[in-house]
Amino acid sequence: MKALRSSTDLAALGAPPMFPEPLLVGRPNIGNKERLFTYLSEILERRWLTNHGVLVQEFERRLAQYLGVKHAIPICNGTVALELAIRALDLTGEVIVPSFTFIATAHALHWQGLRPVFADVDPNTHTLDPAAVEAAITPRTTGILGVHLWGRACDTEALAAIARRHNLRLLFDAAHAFGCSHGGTMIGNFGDCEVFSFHATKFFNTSEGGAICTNDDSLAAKLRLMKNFGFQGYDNVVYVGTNGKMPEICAAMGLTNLEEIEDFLAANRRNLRAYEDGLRGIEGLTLARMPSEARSNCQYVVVEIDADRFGLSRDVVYRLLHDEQVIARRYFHPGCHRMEPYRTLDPDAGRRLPETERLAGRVLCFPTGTQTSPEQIAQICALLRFLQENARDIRGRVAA
Ligand code: T4K
Repeated sequence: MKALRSSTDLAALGAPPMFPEPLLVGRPNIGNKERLFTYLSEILERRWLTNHGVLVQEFERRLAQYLGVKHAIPICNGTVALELAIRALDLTGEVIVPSFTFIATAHALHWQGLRPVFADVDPNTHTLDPAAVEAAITPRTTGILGVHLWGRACDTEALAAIARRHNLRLLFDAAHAFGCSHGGTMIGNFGDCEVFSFHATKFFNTSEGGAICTNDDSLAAKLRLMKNFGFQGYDNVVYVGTNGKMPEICAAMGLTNLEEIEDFLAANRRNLRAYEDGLRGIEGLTLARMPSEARSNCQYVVVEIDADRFGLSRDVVYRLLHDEQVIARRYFHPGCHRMEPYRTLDPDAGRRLPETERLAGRVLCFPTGTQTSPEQIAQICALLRFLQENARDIRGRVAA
């Protein structure tokens, strides 16, 4: 049998036509361009480009209002925001964190001289399993860094109880969770502080950017100094700080996009429904769902592929989809513990992380956002259905 090497071969089996353009995960949502241009023109007129300019101040107010939190401090990106939060909370030694996350979560700890200790995740929620967290605590542990993966809140109550019992700091990487809520409270209000990313690929973006949110006045005051080199007024430095400032251009993007956030949300919800409809009944595919009581930004469309039932492994599906211009992503394969330097530091970590390993081998993220239409999604789903229905034939050719 002829080996399957390209989409031409898949078409020969009767696959739906290939997409003319690549369909990408993470296409930015962009608000009203005229409004953005007005902001940009004002920035240039004022000749005030960064260092706590008027748009950053306005953005800060609007963020805090939207999230219902006392302090929402804009930062230049989510990774630096994490580093600042870790530093401001005086974390030392070991911090417990999931491995099933973007590498920035682990790197932010390592960059600050801390050891990320990876704990396993719950197979249903994909977020930290509180029992695994408790089992990972040692005398050197000073904090827990949970990740609200895919915008789904961690078990904040259980993690807060563990943190209280063991006198640990608790913070959340909320990079995926802007605009999400948990138990009626907006994400941004949990733990000692929470960190957002406003990267271009996020549901809500400032092109590059992030924010640290907290209801703790003294922590906020410290963070505000630390993001500006530790300066307290002219010529007086009171902390080790860094340059974590958000520039005015990014705040302009943020203010523009905040105006349209409900439209972005509506597009994501519409798209998720289109995936639900299109994937219904395809054996071996499970679409991750959020709890009905929570508000979700539906930023990531996450599908688990059970290779035995679908007939093809996740990695074969991934390759075939890419051949057809559907650029699905294997977030977060292979797990931070299998990337450097963590792989070398703890080569056996995978044994303690069975759910992470399982998920990292099964998950695919699909395109959504304002640049993806329900018609395109219907086509993606038709392609997936075709792959499942022809899995036996395709398997033979892939192996050939
Ligand atoms: N914590 C978590 C849990 C995170 O997911 C992230 C970031 C962070 C912390 C750190 O926050 P930041 O420091 O980034 O603010 C992307 C993003 O760069 C990254 O922000 C994000 N997570 C991660 C999940 O995704 P890559 O390596 O996948 O990026 P890349 O260049 O492959 O782009 C992704 C897709 O987006 C592609 O399909 C192309 C498309 N794209 C990208 C950009 C930048 C566009 O269409 N337009 C664009 O402008 O990391």
